[in-house]
Amino acid sequence: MESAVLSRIGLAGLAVMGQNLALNIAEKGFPISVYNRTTSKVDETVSRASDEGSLPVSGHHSPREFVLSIRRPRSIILLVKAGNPVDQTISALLPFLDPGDSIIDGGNEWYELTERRQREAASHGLLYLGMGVSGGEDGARHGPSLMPGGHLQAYKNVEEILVRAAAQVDDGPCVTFVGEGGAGNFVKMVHNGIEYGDMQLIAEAYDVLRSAGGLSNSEIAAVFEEWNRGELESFLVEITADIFCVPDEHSGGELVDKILDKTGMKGTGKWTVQQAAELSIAAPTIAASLDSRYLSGLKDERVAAAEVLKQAGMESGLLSGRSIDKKKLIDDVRQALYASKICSYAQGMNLLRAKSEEKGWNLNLGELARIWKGGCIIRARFLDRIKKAYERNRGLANLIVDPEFAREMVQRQAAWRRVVGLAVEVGISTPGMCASLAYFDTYRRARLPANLVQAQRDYFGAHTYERVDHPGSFHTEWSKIARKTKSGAAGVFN
Ligand code: NBP
Repeated sequence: MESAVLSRIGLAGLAVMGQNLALNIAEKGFPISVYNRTTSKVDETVSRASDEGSLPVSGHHSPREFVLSIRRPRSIILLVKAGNPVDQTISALLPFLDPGDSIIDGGNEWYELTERRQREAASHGLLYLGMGVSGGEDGARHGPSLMPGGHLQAYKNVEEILVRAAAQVDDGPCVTFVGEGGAGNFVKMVHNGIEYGDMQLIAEAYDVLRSAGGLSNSEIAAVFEEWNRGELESFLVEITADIFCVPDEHSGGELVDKILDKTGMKGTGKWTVQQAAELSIAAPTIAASLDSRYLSGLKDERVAAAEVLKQAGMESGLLSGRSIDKKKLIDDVRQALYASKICSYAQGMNLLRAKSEEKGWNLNLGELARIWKGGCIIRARFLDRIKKAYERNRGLANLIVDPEFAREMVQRQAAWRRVVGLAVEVGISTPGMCASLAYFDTYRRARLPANLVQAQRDYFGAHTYERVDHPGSFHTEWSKIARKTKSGAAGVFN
């Protein structure tokens, strides 16, 4: 029996993300039922709802009570740990759901698991969405970027809620129906891959400023604050400026210097790189950021390697004797960071397009750039420019060749090369910036040394090659001809 007291929507899984998203939805005026396996979190959420303005949140300790408290057709958001917990939560709710109800998994789920669950849900007459949610705790509470994909009707059933709960930017709420199947999860995965790239590039900028420029933490904070007022304006640059200002309460100085240099990860960056490889899409900046995390994890080995190489004669002061113009270095690093970032986004966008073509998702890259303008971790001023680039040309082969970005890359390349050159010379590893620059230099060259690689492949494996001057596929008996030629002609060094 339905009554006016039923909730408009339900949410199961009340850890950081679920609790905050539930309060956000309730604050936007949509009564919400909440449930969590460990029931103390239900009570905690209800108590927060009361403290934060008597928000319309009703807590339930049993799956049955929870499901029956929601208006039909029901929409239930899951925000539990990805993988088995999602299946277990669905199993707990399933006996009480009715045909036409929808499940919306908001976790960082592998897109194929979402597609499997969509098929299973359909066999029970249920609709299913896999919805990327980005923005961390604060985003979930005050406006995340939402990337729902799957069954369109499931989206329509909650569109008014998602539109109100999402971050709001100058050109609308940061939510759009991304596409069918696991498109929402896939887009969120690539968002995270791009996030890895951004974080790595920022860390490299910091390393060059600190290790080559000799900037102090307070100077670095001021640099990032300044950058955040220009073309690099973004959430990650903003929080980076803040990080360098936080003192260490235990032993003085800044906390950032006391943090162990080992980066953690949960897997979405790895999936992005794996997918890029599967789809033959070059994503070297994102791959370099993943590799850097792996290498950072080898702390003990790195400490030992530093010692072995010192004993072997490795100089520690490769910089000594060089005079660095700090002001110029700061300006060069800003440009190198910006240009590297464009290459990284180009890689992510091309991965999305390749997957969209494979799966028939019809992803709208400009619209994805728009919903990333607010709420999410990669939100940045320049996403508006990316959006416009794809609006100008929906079939744009690569961001680098959009006329505006092309001009910017060319303007920045001298500074970019100076930064990478300096880093290489003095031994500061900048894998992300180097990967981006190599990506740019490879993509922009009409002729690459791939002719030689083809010749080698044909030499040892008869893999054949194409010619630049005649159509068709060719094979050459390289070793026979080379032997004959060598025996018939004097070598140049003879
Ligand atoms: P966690 O990923 O830490 O998961 C904790 C939640 O999963 C709790 O509600 C927990 O219930 C529930 N859970 C687990 Br663990 N095993 C369960 C099981 N077998 N059956 C039922 N429930 C189970 O929470 P989170 O950090 O809020 O993230 C939720 C989702 O959102 C994840 O997929 C995450 O990757 C994604 N995400 C997180 C962030 C972020 O910043 N944290 C950002 C964007 C997306 P319990 O209380 O009973 O243990």
